Amino acid sequence: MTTHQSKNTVYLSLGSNIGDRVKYLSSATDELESRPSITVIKESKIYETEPWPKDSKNDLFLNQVIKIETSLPPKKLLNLCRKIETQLGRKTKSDYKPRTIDVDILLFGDVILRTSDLQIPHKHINNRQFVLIPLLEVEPGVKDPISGEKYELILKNIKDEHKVEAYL
Ligand code: PH2
Ligand code: MG
Ligand code: MG
Repeated sequence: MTTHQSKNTVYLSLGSNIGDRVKYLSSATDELESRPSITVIKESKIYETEPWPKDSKNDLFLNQVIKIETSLPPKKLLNLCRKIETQLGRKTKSDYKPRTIDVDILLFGDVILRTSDLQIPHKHINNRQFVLIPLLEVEPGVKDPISGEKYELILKNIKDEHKVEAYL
């Protein structure tokens, strides 16, 4: 018997602020692409971004958003992202400590999920230019599945003043 697995479109945010930051971003994408359950559809440019929030005293980040298609369910994709983070040398789980690579699920089809270890849409998506600018670059018409509002409009009204500059 053949089974048909449905595929979902997912947007991931990649971030790095130690070591060879460009290499960590591209290695994360390569690792994802190497899985039969994942196809990388599109990559944004790489942006250099001020640490958010400013008082977190981190070094500058490189950030990027990629669009993938996957047959994995959200929790399995989360586990894979964590595995890739560990494989690429990430030592700490903390959100505000330097890291070789952070791979976050931003949007997963129309899924809305609020569990202790996974929140979709990402809990800070509406507050961060370093996420919305590259997200809109890969998918200009994308909407918040909760409010139905276009992220384009959310970005226009955002209060975030942390610098985001095209890097590569
Ligand atoms: N990630 C965080 C916290 N702050 N700031 C920038 N500029 N880029 C990030 O990827 C980032 C952050 C938590 O994951
Ligand atoms: Mg993060
Ligand atoms: Mg993370």
